[in-house]
Amino acid sequence: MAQFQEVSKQSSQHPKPVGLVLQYGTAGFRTNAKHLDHIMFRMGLMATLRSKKTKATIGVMVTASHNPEEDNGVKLIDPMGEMVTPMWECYATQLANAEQDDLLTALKDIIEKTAIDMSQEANVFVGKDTRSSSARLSQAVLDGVTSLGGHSKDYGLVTTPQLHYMVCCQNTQGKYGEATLEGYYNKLCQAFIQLTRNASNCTDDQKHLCVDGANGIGALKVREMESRLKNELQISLFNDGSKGKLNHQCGADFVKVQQKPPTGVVINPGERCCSFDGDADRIVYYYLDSEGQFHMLDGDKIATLISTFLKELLTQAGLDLKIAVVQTAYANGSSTHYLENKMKVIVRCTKTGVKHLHHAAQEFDIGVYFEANGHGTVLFSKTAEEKIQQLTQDTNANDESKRAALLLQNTVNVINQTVGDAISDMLLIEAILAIKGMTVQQWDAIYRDLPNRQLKVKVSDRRVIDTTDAERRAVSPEGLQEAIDSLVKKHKQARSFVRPSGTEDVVRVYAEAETQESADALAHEVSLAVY
Ligand code: 16G
Ligand code: ZN
Repeated sequence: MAQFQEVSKQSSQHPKPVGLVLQYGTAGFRTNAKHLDHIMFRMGLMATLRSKKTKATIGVMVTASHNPEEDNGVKLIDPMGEMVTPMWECYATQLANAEQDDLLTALKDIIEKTAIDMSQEANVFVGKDTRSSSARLSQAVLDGVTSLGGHSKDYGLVTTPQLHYMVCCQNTQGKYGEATLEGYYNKLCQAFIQLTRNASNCTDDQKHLCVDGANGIGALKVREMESRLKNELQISLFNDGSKGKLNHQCGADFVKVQQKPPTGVVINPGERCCSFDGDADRIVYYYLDSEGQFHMLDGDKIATLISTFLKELLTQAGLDLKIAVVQTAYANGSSTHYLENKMKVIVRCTKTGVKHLHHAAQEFDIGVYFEANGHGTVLFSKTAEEKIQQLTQDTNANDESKRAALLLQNTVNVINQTVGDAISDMLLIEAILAIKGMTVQQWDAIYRDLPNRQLKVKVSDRRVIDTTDAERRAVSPEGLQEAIDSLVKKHKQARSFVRPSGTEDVVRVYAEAETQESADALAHEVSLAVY
């Protein structure tokens, strides 16, 4: 068949190094950029097949998020902007690892297993981050698509969530928005302006925000968007990529894990700051108090702020919609306690990785999901969106419920429901703070985080560790959980767990306790038990 001849010919330009084996991990393939050329070409093939199968547009994003500049990666985006299904992750791994001579056999095998009609047309959207390797690697993706006769649209430099948004817009015939950057900025900024329009509690001082762009794509995109915010938000942008290296000593992951401010940002005491990660799908906030002490507002604090706001609006609107917060084992114990006992919202815990949280959040009318690392968003069910919409037009509704309904509707529009999005999350958080007239200190004071520590441990084979109960308990190796339990008992208000990383060859250890010393000691003790 002619189409396979072209694959054969083109793939020889993107040869697989013999014996190299890579896995489609939690967030796609990710490793040093020099090992990825063949992977990219093959993910172009994969996306084309997936598009034929789903009869919809599929996305391919070239990025390694918060990893160092030398790395790169790729992930596939399914029709509604969600992560590709586990079965297709498995096919992607098979295709990626077929030796050069076996590529066509592997490809035909997948076509057969998934019963793909090869005459179906295919459309693939491609995006990339600012890494120096991204241009070359995204070209390899495009080559893969073309060689199988698929059509591609190259969005060039975009954030990961922007590409998710484009895919969703395209496949919903514009119902979600227009599949252009223009469309994205207009939708989000208009909703933000509507939200803050009557924020009379907000002083000019409060309209200022420092943004650490991690020297990545998020910085470029904030620059593109800024003027549309009409001074309702004044952004001082740092780490915009003009000097520093991507993710180096900056960005959301650095700030969260190191628990300190990024370099390259001038922070005045009390000033509100946030950091994006390298592909702008994560955000964390922080500030320095008058003594220069660092305070972080991570994904848990963000989830609390957003869910409090939404719950209040639901009450004011008189809408009976079920709201829940989805977290992972990394969620600070204080946040879970506050959400369940003070706010009385349903809290669910899932395994690490966006797809798990996203899935769990879909079960509610309104599902707020955030990982402690700052990746998260809000999902509204179709029913929820319809009820909100109806109320905005209900002539019998009183002023208070109508105002609440309008705020809810603009929240739906400002949030990127396809995936966590630093820019969209930032706009929602800024709007909530403005509406409530709340300072970053007041937000921080909603509850006090338990001191915590994360460590990574190198072991010979991390797969010997198996977990259950949303990664909160280890079932193997034998005796490990008992050892953790007895170490935890020696500390007050303590909790600890271990899990194999899905993105690095390490085991991760998390510990929290009443004091920082205690959390540090517990993390250290548990990491020794892992050895
Ligand atoms: C990936 C995940 C992120 C998760 C992290 C955990 C996506 C899009 N990203 O970056 O959600 O927190 O992996 O990494 O799913 P780990 O398994 O190495 O701890
Ligand atoms: Zn990311």
